[in-house]
Amino acid sequence: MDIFKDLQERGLVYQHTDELALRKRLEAGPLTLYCGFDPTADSLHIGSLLPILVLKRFQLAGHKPIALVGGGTGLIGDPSGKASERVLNPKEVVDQWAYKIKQQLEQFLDFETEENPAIVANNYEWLGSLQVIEFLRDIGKNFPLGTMLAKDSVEARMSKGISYTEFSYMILQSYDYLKLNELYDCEMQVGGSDQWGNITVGIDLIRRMSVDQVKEIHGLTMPLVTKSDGVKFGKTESGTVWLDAEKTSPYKFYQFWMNTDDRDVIKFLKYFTFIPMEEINELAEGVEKEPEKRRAQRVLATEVTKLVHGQDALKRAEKISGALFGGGLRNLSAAEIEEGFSDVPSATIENPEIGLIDLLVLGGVVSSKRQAREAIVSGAIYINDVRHTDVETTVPQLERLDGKYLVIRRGKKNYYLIKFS
Ligand code: 545
Repeated sequence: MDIFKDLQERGLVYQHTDELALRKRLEAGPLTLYCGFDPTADSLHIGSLLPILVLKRFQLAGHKPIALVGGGTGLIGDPSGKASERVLNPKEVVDQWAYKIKQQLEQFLDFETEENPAIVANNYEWLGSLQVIEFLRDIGKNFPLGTMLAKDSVEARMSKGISYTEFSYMILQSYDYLKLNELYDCEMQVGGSDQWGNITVGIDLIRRMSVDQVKEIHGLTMPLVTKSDGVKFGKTESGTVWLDAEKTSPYKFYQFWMNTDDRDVIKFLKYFTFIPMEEINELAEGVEKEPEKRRAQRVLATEVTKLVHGQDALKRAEKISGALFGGGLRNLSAAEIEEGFSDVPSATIENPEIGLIDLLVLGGVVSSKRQAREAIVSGAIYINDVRHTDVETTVPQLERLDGKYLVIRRGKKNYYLIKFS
């Protein structure tokens, strides 16, 4: 399998070091490559998924991936792509986040395979014990100031301000590459296009430090993921799409991919799934000829949800989606109702002996009894998918889901969840 060609066909190659040398090296046999992830939050988000899957693609092609957790660099802050200086997080916080991110990374790579097991490392191991004199003499000497100042990440910040701390970040990432080259014979670094500057200074450092200065070292970046509607990829109205199921439920995760624009869905299938190109091209025909079926979106949502959350969570997400969009709320368990309606306004009601009008007010569906009456009479109120137009209806008359929930819908898509304690 020609991994480089596969990446190119999928549109995953943005920049790279000398193509001929890189292709020759990949054909010659397995190499070790790495990508770094700084613990800037307690979870990875779907922005990190692309490089993780690129590591996995290389592993499937027989190469050896290293996922590097930035326990050290996370204490400094990469200025790449950042418009302003970061606030430093306390060491204990970064340590805890590093631990969580390590666990997430581990779920995507294969550590058991005999031939090319993955490695997870934390750069605090070597950065944490660096001595300042030694660092400035042995490493700093290899970084010409002109080169550093010319990097996009620094240049973009010169007028706005950048501290010596963030300015030094690229030296630490370069030192990682050097270390991984020494420790594991790592010969390639991959990352998003924002990482190109950091990757290339690292390559320069390894070349300068190697005795013969002819070491072949490679770098490859992936494009920034963009959406045709201009909205930043990975964000929804309710915020970032995280990989942690506690932060973004598998149902919401599934829906995020289901809502992909027709103009983006094929690109995302290429980026985020392992579906062969021929099949993706067939799905592309479907998008052209019968877009209303949303087959490509369903395949995308299914594949990515399975990859990130597993088969069981996928089944649950599909069931909740089916119930919410096709009517069938009655088949949902309490946990599924909570997952499906986790981000709609909800209220807990203690006394169920009330009328529908009071319920709408208490549940925050309307802001007055008069509005409640109007909404009911006009036919805008649905409870558990059944329209209620009688203002005399009382709560005890309504059938509760799983004994304790009412799902109220006002109009086409304003949902509210009522729980009875
Ligand atoms: C640290 C030490 C190294 C090599 C790389 C690094 C990290 C790198 C960086 N990368 C980004 C990142 O974001 C936070 C992750 C969420 C918890 O800052 N200096 O850590 C992103 N990266 C993945 C892709 C990226 C990049 O993890 O490279 O381009 C996003 O797609 O922004 O020795």
